[in-house]
Amino acid sequence: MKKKILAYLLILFPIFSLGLVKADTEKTKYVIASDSSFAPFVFQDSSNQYTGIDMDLIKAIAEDQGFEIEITNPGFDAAINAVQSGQADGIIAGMSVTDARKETFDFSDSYYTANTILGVKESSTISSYEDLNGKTVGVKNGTASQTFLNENQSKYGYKIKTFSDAASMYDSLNTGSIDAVMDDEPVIKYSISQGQKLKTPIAGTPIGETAFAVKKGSNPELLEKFNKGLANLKANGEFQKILDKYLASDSTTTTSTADETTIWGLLKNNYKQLLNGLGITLALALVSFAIAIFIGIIFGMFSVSPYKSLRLISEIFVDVIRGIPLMILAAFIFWGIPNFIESLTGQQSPINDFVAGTIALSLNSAAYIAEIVRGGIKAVPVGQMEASRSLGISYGKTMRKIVLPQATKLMLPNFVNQFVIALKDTTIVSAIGLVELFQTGKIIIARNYQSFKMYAILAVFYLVIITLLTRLAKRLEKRIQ
Ligand code: ASN
Repeated sequence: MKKKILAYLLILFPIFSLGLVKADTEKTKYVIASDSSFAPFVFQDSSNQYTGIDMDLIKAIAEDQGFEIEITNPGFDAAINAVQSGQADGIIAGMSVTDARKETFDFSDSYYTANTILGVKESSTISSYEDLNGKTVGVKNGTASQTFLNENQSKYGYKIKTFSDAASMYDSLNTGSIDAVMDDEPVIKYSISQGQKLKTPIAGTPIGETAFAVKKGSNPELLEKFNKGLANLKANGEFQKILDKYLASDSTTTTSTADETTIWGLLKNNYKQLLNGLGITLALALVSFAIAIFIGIIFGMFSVSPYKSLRLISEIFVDVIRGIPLMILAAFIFWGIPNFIESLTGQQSPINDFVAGTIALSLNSAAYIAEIVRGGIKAVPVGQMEASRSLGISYGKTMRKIVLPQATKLMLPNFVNQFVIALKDTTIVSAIGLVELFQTGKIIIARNYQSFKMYAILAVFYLVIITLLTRLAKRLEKRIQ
């Protein structure tokens, strides 16, 4: 009997493990990363849904080939990073096929051909590359346009300013802090057709074909499905329909919404999105602060411990975390570590952006809280500890009954302060593509260019929420005191 069971297991195991391997290599759901604003390829429509040639195309291909997709729109640079670190399986973002990119990406068949082109304000006198001497040209980080600018910088003598998203780039052009932008021709031409007061004085330069991409060597079946689906859509006319929907001169799809020129209009159209962003911001701040208090108190206690080794551990923790900018810490956790694990194990191990953001914020606040705890305990005169110990009371008991109650009162205002800082720091974490309140605002601006009003709305949101929370914390503080 036992032998029989063993034989079954021996036969079933390879079949079972084959099944596992298959499940691992051939997913049924893929995460696709894209730009946050790159009309007509990808942009938000009036109901805040992502739309555009790329969005329609990938959805149509997924349907044609029978796989599910989840789309994220963190911006071009972040989307590239997401694919490289295994956070996403593929990228579709009007992405140009370049030789340099072929080293790290596998590309699908092309579905468009684009030039890069210079855009200037309508009133600008720039009419050739030579006119750019001494001027500043804006470009999105990680793009083919950036490569073009880098390669020609010494020839024409311009300065380059890189941006993480289109909204801030076009805003800077509008407000005059840069003199020109370099972006894909269909994108600039589309924004002009939507009423942007820009012009393109110089003919575009080819930067290559536009295609879908996966990380080199991974998800080959996704690439194959994309190519098959694209061929089918081209054959049945669907692809042309998608192009016409966004590019034909009588196209009705627009990026601008009815009334987004007033504060009231902006709030009315976007309040759901803003409240969502606010929810994420609050969740980030509260969850990370709760974890930070826990870790911070532990390291704070370590720092006043009679044991040298504990004091050393605490010192190293505080020095390391305080010495690394929060944005780098978040990028390291979100992109760096999964990339490193993959290089070791060959397995993609993406981490969720909210989790990565929470870890970064928790560690950051914990380092400062550890210092607050140390300061609070140190502020209680040493004589009290000595007197208590000489009476034969243990270190732990003296800490708990005599030192900590006094220290806590001293620490409380600093805790409130640290919480406000943590809440504001959530905006920094948006760099990894997390759509909290600030990122939500930037996405809205990318659609309507109302930066003055939108940033004012964001500022008021933060002001109100921080004032309310500090009032509440002050009350709690009084009660404890
Ligand atoms: N065409 C750009 C590039 O490939 C893509 C983008 O900006 N979304 O670099």
